[in-house]
Amino acid sequence: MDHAADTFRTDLMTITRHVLNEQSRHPESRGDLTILLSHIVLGCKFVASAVNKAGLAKLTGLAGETNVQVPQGEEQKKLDVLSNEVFVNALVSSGRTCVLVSEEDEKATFVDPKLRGKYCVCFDPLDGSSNIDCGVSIGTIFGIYMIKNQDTVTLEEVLQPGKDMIAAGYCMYGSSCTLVLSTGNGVNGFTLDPSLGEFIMTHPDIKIPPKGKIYSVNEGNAKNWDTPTAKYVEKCKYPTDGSSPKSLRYIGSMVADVHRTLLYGGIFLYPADKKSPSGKLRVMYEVFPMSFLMEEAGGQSFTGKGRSLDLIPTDIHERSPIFLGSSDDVEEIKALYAEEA
Ligand code: AHM
Ligand code: MG
Repeated sequence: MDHAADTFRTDLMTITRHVLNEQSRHPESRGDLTILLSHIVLGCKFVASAVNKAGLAKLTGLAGETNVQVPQGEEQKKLDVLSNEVFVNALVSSGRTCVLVSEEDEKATFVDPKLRGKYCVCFDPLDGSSNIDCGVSIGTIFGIYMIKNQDTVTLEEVLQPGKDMIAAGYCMYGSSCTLVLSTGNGVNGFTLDPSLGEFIMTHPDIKIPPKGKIYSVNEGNAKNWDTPTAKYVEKCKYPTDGSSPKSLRYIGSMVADVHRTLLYGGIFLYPADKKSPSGKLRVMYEVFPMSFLMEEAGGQSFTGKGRSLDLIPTDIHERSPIFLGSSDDVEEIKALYAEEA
């Protein structure tokens, strides 16, 4: 009897092994995406480790007035600024990117021609900033596009519709560190095993339930909502078809709210309101990657006007309303917007 195998899984599907397997489905591939993804994975591990130490580093700072984790004379970097630096360095050094769009940088970064590759990566290095200081889950979100000619790439070429993405994912820094990825062939989830320093496949082929029992929205904005959103949330609480009311869950970190929606089903909404007519969430590095994952998992994503992935952004930091989740639940909000039109 194999005692080792009783206690340990010995044949692990690491994220690298999975991406290499995916690559072998494309005989023409030269492994560029595999290399790029391994640099993104490195960035996620680095940020996971920084997030875990953040509370401790801050406490040490408060106790001794200076932070012993930071070399003398240097100020402690905020976690979101640090995370941005980590990802910019990881992506540039992969040699596979030509343009980077980050929520932290006002302008797109055009990579030094000597280090250019064919991909554009749009990312939010640390989303959910209001949750950083209280230790609640936060995350990194990314979407990847292919650029036709890396040497002559312009900003216009970066403003592609979400449906043209070739891969997207997020990493959630929570009670465990989970990376969810799609390269356009379904969605898989990997959990970081801290003792191995490897992401191991724990959620193969994620499919969102067709209908859910949870709605997720910042109800504090209700007084400014438009009629379809207000009607929809009213229906969640007071259903008229004999079904049970839905439960409300709202963390305020898109990664965590979308992760729960993907696994348990239901709907996540960040609608437009009178104060923010385009909603809050950013098209290129929040709405698009999450919509890509949602569709790959069998769900839907809607902007209030149409399919989210059909949007063509005109600015790298553009915002859009978003309603995403279980297909039947998103159908209901689509019907309410159709009534209004
Ligand atoms: P951030 O980029 O400043 O962190 O804002 C994005 C976050 C999302 O993670 C989350 O879905 C949303 O903002 C929550 O906003 P609100 O606090 O208005 O409910
Ligand atoms: Mg953000």
